[in-house]
Amino acid sequence: MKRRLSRIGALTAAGLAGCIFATAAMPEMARANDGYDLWLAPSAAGTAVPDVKILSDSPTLRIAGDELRRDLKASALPVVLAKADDPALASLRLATAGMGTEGYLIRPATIAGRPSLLVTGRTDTAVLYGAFAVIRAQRTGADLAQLNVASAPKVKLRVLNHWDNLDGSVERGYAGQSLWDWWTLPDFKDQRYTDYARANASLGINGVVLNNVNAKPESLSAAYIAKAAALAEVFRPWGIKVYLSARFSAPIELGGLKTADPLDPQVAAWWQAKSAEIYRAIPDFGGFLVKANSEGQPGPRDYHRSHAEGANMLAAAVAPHGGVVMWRAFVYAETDPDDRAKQAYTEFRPLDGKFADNVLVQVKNGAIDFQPREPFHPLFGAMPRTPMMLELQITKEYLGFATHLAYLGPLFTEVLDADTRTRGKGSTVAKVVDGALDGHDLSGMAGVANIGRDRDWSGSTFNQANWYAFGRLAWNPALSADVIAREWAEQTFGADPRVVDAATSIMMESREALVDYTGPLGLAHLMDTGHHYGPGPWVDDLARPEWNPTYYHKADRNGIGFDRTRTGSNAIAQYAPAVARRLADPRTTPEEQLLWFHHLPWDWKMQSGRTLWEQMVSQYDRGVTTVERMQAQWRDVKGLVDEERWNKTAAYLQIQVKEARWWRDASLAYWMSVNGLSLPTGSAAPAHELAWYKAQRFPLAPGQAH
Ligand code: GCV
Repeated sequence: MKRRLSRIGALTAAGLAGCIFATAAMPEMARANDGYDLWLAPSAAGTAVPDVKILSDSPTLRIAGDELRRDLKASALPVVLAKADDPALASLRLATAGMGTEGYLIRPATIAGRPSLLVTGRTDTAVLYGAFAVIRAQRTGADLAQLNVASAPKVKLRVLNHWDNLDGSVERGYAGQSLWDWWTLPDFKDQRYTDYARANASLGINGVVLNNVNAKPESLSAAYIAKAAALAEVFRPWGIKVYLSARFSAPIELGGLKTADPLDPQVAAWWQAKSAEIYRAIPDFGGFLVKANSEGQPGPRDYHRSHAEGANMLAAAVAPHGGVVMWRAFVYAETDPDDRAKQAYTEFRPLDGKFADNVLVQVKNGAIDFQPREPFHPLFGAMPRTPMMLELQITKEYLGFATHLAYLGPLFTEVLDADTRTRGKGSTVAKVVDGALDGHDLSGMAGVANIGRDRDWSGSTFNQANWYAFGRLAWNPALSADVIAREWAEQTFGADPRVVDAATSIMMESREALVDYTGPLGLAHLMDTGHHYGPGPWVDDLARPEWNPTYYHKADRNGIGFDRTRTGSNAIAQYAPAVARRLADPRTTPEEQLLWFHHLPWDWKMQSGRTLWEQMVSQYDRGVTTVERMQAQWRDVKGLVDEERWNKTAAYLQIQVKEARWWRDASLAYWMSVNGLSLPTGSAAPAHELAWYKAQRFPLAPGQAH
């Protein structure tokens, strides 16, 4: 596995010296803090205004100047913000090659005879990103006088996908109602829209899909285009474009046509006219995101056309305006008897080379659906002639909603680092996604947003770190999860190393703990029906076979796991031969993915010397004890973090401890009912009978589909 970049490595091209952490808690820690300010709470600024000059005027540069004035220590070197082609910088002979349109350069320079810190880039947005990088550097202890940084995003489209419905609900959203108040838009532009854009810009996120992929046709009506245009206007100075999810059958529902067949000239004309209408209202509209022929959504397959034919028809409509189409590969059908994990590859792989130049195929990190752990999706590296956009889920649909603390940095980097071996060693998912492996200029990463109207935006303080980690990794997929966690904690809680160390340590073990108590060793999709919150490994009565947990674990008296080798579904054949060979044998399959690929007897000997059953139980136990340790670490920083955020986090950790036990107990009770085995000595019996766990109901859990 390649070495991940540390923050310093990532930030500095020419050396960033002097990372010194202050030892005292910052003063704002004492006051109440509802988390609204995210990682951007005003920090060092005193009454004296720092010296910040902007060499030309634009709304974006003014914002950049204001950000620095509000955050920088007055004692800092004077800061000059300028576009790289500004005549005042000509004598500096700046190295702008490789900067692209969004990269920035920060370095000491003498400008108009004054020693200054120069922040520059080829566009206003690049300078804004540079300004935020200065703020981040200051907040994480860098010596600004020494700052010498060149950084450009590796990925072109860094996009949040909001699964926000027009009625204000959010599918799989656990942070309150939608941020968009569709009812009062376009006339009322809530200050939150600006604050949201600011947070995104601080990370380099440059696109926002406003509405759910399970899209309503109305989102493309004139009234809603005007609402989207109002949001686009707020976001524009922050370098953010808006995109819309498009319902494939909109020509029928909105346009009154008889068909949505992508090869029908009237349908194509309808989309062209609709696109032109959108671009008149939103000249920098990003394009469409489409979920087609998946989970009941309409699509080109309804007319026996391929996904490429559907995507290309839409792509032609937005191409004259510079737009793109992000076409999702999250496609599976209950009518297809093949392993669900194989279906997207089977459908999309033959279409490589058939998509228009402005189409990206958006692929979830794994082949099922955002589980706490999935092997990387076999489509990565398998479609070299197509830009492959990675889709991650920031909202924690399968990871305990907002209440469980699970930092997703390690999940995100695990997939980015995975070596597809499709073009030899080092063909990582990151290189597929950033376009480097196959020379694509168009590249993208999407994160399903975890943002709502809750004061703290993401439902909990630590969930904010997942938004943060997504943004930082979309800018640079080589950053390490650990460094991002520390960087986020320093900015969120202040520089006290006791807090930063505790928060980082809690975060770094949290996702693995959740895997352990919900489904260790490659088990997946074990949650209860509909809400996807608690355990339901026993569920076997849903209409679609692949919606039942029993479909995934296939446990019986003799063994457990999904055989995806040649004796089973042979899904491993979708990977490059070097990967497939390793996965073909349970002894060379990474143990954390074992039951994803193999059906094994309960007494299978694990590397630890334990049987499979003993190992499973020990990992369920380990999951619970890790959460208890996370809780104790948080207790240790009581009084060092403001009361409001400390209390809420402590209460949520208490819920998590309780529910980790619930997951562990319910799962073990069920597995024992199947395998007839007893628990290894020292492992506590479940608190209730299996029937009790089966009887739990949560009809009003948040985030369920509308
Ligand atoms: C937006 C899963 C979720 C659905 C989601 C779907 C998707 O099935 O449970 O809520 O729908 O993924 O990604 O399209």
